Amino acid sequence: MPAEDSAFLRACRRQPVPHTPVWFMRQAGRSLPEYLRVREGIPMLEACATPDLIVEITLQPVRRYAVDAAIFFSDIVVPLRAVGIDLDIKPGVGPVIADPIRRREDLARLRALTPDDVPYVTEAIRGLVAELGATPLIGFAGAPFTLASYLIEGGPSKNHDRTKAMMYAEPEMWHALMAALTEITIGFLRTQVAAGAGAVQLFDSWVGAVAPDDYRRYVMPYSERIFAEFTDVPRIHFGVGTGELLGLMGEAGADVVGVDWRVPLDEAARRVPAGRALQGNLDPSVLLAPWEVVEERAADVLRRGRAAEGHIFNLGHGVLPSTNPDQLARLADFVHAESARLAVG
Ligand code: 1CP
Repeated sequence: MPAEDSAFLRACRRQPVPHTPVWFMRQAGRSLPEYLRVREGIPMLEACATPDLIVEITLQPVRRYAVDAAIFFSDIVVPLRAVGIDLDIKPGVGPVIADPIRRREDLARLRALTPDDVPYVTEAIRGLVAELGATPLIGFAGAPFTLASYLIEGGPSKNHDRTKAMMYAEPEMWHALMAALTEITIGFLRTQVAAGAGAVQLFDSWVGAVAPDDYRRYVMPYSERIFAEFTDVPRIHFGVGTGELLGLMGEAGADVVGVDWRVPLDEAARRVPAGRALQGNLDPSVLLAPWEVVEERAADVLRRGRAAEGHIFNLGHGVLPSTNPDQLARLADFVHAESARLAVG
């Protein structure tokens, strides 16, 4: 069975599926002992530029869990580094930018990205697609707002104050920055799709910080441009705390809208335009509770997900590092069995 007929890609296209497909954001990473082992002594950005390691780390969760998709191991700041931005991913912190972008002349440091800037991405994805067979590979990128936040703030931020200040106080510079980041994101995703990624997810993780009218004016045109470039593969759009933005994020052109744990999926289905599938949305903290709690909450997500035109089971955000992998293994099996049972019943 080719990946095209997989439950994951069928659900993205809102076609009938034998069971609800499932994968987990951050399914590779620090919750897996085999990940910690292969990463020992190797900085994150170096791992992201080493094809053999990318392939190995991407496959680790696929070996362990009955997930319906793999996600390319990389990070949203990899394309920024590839066009020459001086940055690092610090353990326990996240991306840190050496010299943040705050003045007009700083924009000269950004340029478009071509596949030649990231040969290790092409090599890793070709290898992965060959190894994965019928399991589809999701490519991904950070959306311009979320990338802009790291570049302007200089690192992780709680309120994104400087970012929003630029948006309101210097709209011209804001739009120029967003346009430059849009080109980089398109280049990074195009490289992945050209090498064989079967779907793309655009992470606008921190866009929940803006109100709907501001989203429409300062963010949405750029997400629209990105999605318009990828009509050849299913497009997933995800952010955290985006309950009030779900409709607009669906309008921006995604086939699948990712939902965090704050909005139940039956309510989310009412908020997105017709013709969109949903992805989500078990609270990742639930996995720290005993299995009986996980089972009850996961069954609720599946029931509510039936209100959507298509449902891909996921967490409402990434796997927490302290998660026991055995819980995730059991959850993937439960999603398959319970969704097949619901469909029959
Ligand atoms: O040394 C390490 O292990 C560093 C931890 C780590 C890992 C495993 C980081 C630093 N990034 C990653 C990989 C990663 N990043 C993946 C892997 C694929 C998978 O899901 O299995 C993905 C999809 C990302 C994307 C990413 N990076 C996002 C969007 C997704 C999300 O979680 O919202 C964001 C916001 C980042 C930035 C980032 N990189 C790393 C951290 C700790 C962070 C977040 C920092 C912050 O709170 O702002």
